[in-house]
Amino acid sequence: LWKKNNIQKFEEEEGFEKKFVTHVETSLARSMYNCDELAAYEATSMAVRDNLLIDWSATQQRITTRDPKRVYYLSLEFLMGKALDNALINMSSDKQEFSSTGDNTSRGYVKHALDDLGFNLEDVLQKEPDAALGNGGLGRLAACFLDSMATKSIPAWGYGLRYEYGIFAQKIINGYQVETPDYWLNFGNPWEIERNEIQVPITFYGYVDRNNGDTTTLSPSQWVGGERVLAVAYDFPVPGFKTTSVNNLRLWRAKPTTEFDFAKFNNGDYKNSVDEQQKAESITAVLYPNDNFTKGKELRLKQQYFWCAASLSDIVRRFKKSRRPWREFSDQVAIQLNDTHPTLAIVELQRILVDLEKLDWHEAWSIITQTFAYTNHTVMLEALEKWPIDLFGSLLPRHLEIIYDINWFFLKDVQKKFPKDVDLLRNVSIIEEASPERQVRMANLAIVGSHTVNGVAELHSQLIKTTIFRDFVRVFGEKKFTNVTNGITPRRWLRQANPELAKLIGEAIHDPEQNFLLNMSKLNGLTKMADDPDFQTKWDSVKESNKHRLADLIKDLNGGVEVINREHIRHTLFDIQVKRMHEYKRQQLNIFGVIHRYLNMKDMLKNGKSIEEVAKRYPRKVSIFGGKSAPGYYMAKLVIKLINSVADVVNNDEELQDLLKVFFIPDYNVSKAEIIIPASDLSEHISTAGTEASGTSNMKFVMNGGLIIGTVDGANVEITREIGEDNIFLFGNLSENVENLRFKHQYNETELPPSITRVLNAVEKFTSEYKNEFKPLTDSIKYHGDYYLVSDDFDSYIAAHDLVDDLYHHNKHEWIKKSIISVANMGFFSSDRCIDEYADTIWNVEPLKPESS
Ligand code: 26V
Repeated sequence: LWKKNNIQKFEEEEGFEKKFVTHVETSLARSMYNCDELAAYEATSMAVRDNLLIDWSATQQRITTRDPKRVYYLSLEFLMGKALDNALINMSSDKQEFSSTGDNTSRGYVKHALDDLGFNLEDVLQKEPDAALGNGGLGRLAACFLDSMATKSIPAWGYGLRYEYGIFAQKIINGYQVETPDYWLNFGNPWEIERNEIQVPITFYGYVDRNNGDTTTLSPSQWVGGERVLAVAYDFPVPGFKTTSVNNLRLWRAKPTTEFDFAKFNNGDYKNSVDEQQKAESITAVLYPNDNFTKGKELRLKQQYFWCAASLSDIVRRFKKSRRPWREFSDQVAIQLNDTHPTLAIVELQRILVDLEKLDWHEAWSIITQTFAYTNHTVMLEALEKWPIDLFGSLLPRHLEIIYDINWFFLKDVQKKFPKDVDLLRNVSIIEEASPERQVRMANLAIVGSHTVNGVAELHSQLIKTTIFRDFVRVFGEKKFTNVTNGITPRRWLRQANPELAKLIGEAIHDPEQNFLLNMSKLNGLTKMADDPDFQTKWDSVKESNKHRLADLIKDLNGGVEVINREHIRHTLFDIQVKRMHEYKRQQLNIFGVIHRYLNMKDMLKNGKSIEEVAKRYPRKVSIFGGKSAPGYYMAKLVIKLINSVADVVNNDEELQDLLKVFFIPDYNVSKAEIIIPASDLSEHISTAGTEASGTSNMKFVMNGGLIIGTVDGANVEITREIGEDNIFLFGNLSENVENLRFKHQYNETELPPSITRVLNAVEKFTSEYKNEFKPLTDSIKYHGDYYLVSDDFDSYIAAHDLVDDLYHHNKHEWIKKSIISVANMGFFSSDRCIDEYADTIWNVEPLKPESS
C-alpha cells in the first residue's frame, strides 16, 4: 500500500503553491493572512525540502541496494552559505519549461508562484541566515566538493560538526573589528533533519585495562572510558544540478547521556550531577575561528575525537550491514581527510579493528592505509597541528598507546631502509621529542596512515615535497605525493551569483539551458566573440549592473550614505581584495599601494595640476576590502584599522572629487561574496610567493569576468597557464627567492626603496586614536625583518598597477577582450574536474547515476 501511495514531488507553479500553503497552515500553524517574509522563507524551504527528500530517499536506497564503493569526506568545516537559492537552481524537474522570468530552473516557476502569493523571491531568500560553519578557503572547498559530488552522482557523504555558533559575525566599530556570536539557529533550521534514532555514545578520559596481563588474547588492551556523551546525527540534503541525485551531509551534535551520576546524587549533590552532563553540549557549541594557526586546546581535541569517533562508528556500522569480510573494507570505503583535523579517524579505526573486532595488528593497519587519503592545505608552520603528549594521553589514553605502536612499527621500517640516519628518524617520527614537552605530530600521522597525500595547486604540491614533507618523500617515494588543483562550483559561483552573466554566456554559445555549467569546456565558444564590439558592450553592461548591485550593498552598510559615485560607475575601476585577514595574504601591501596612489594624486594637485589632469593619469577607482581576522591576531586587526583610517581620510577629501574611494565591507561571508565577486574589474591575490596553497576566490573572480593582479603563487600559476599570461597582471619575487630575501633582511643587508619609505612615513598621519598606533605595522617592515617581503615586492606591485590603470583607462576594449578570453578558458577550475580527479586517481570510485539520466 505505501508503495502505491508514494508521495509526489511538485513540478510546477500550482503544485508549489499548494505545498507552500499547506506548510504555512500546518507546519507553521499560521494563516496566509499573517504570513510574513520569514514565514514565507520557511514555507518555501520546507516545500523545496520535501522535494529534495523524495530524491534523497531514492538516492540512498539505490546506494544501499547496489552497494558500490562510497566516499566519506571528513571536514571540520563546511562553509555552505544559503541553501534555498542553490536548491531552487539545482532541483531537477521533469517539466522544465521557460517561465516568463526566462529562468528554466525550478527557481523560475517558484519566483512566479511567490509573486502570485504576494512575495518577492529575492526578499524571501534574504531571510535565510548563512550556514557559516567554516573559516575560509578550506571550508568553502568542502562545500563546493559536496555540490560536485552530488552533481556527478558519486555515492558520497560529508561528515562534520553541527556547531551552534558558526564563524563570528564581524562588526566594525570606530574602525576596529569587534566579534559578535553567530547564533545561526535562532529561528530553527528547515534544512536539517534531526535523527534522534542515530545516537552514538562517545567516550573520553578513563584508563587502559590490560586484561590482567593476559597475553593469550590478541588484544590485551581495552579502553575503559570515563566521561561519556552522545553524538546525535543531523542530516542536510545536498542536491546535484540537473540530476535527481541528492547526497547527504551528516553533522554531529553533542548532547548529555541519560546516564546519571548516582554517587553524586546520593551525596546530595543533585545540581552538580546535572551540571556535569550539561557540559557535554559545549563540545559542539562553537567553531574555532582561527585560520592557518593552531594552539593545542583541549576542547578542540575533544571536538576532533567526538566527530571522528561518531563518523567512524557510522561508517563501520554501514559496512557491517553488507556482511562482507574486513579485507574488503577498502574496496567499499574511501575516506578523505580534509587537512589533519580528522587524523584521529586513522587511530580510531585501528582501535576498532584491533581492540573490538580482534583483527591482527598488521592486517588492520593494511586496511587503514588502503582506506585513507590526506589533503594538505598549507605550508605555514604555525598551522601544523601538534598535541602535547600529556593532554592527549589524559583525554585518549588508548589512542596514545596505539600511536606509539604505529610509530614503533613505522620507524622500524624506516631504520631498515635507512640504517643509522638519526636525523631522518627524528624528522619523520610521529612523536616530536621537543622541550618543554613531547608532542604528537598530526601531519606525520596522517601521512603514515594514508595511501595518498595531495596538495591543492601545482606549486603547493611541489613545495610540500621539497620542504615540510621532504623526508617522507625519501621514505615513501614520490608516487605517494600528488596534486589535485582546487576548483569551485560554477552553479553557485556563476549561475547563482551572476545570473545575468550566465544568461549572456548561454545565449552567446547557443546553450540557453546553460548545460555549460556541467561541461565548462563549452565556455571556449566565447573566444570568437571576444573582439565583437556589440558583445563587448553587452558584457560590460552586465558588469555595470553588478557594480550597481554592490554599490547598493555598500551604501546599505554605510548607513544609507552613498560611497560610490553612480554616474561614472561603468568606468570606475572596482579593485577588490576579500579574504581572511592575514599577514601572508598581504592586505597591508594593498593599503600601502592605496596610500601611494593618494599621495601621488595629492602631489599632482600641489604641483599645480588640475583635477582633470589627475583624472587623465588615474582612472576613477574604488578600493574594496573585506575579511575577518582571527580574534587574537593583533597585526591582522591593526591592518583592518589602518584600512578604515585611510578610508576616512580619502573618502572625505573633497579635492579628489570622487576619483578615489576606499571601503572596508564588514562581515565578509559567502552571501556577500556572491554580490561582491561579480562586480570586480580587478581583484588582488598578492600573497608572498609560496605561502598561499591555492586560493579559490581567484578562480571565482576570473570566472565572473574580473582580471587579477597577483603574485606567482598558488593557483594563480595555473590560472595564468589556462587564460594566458597576457590576461593577468603578475608581479613580485618568485617563491624560490623568498628564503634568500628573508635571510638578507635578517642581516640588514637591504635598504628599503624610497617609494615604500615615503608610504611608511605617511602611515602615521592616518592615526586618529592613539599616537603611533600603526607603528607595529611599519616596524615589522623597517626593523623586524619584513618576513612577508612587502618592501621587496612594493615597486613591482606599483608598476603592475600602473599597467592596470593605463589599460583600463585608455583601452577599455582590450580590457573587456581580456575579460572574455579569461572566462572562456576557466573551465579547468570547475570543482567537477577536481572530483573527477579524486574519484579516478585517489578514491577509485564510480558514479551511481539515477536510472533516468
Ligand atoms: C587550521 C586550523 C588550525 C586550528 C584552528 C582552526 C584551523 C582552521 C583551519 C586550519 C587550516 C588552514 C588551512 C587553510 O585553510 N588552507 C586554505 O585552503 C584552501 C583550500 O585548499 C586554499 O585555497 C588556501 O590557499 C589555503 O590557505
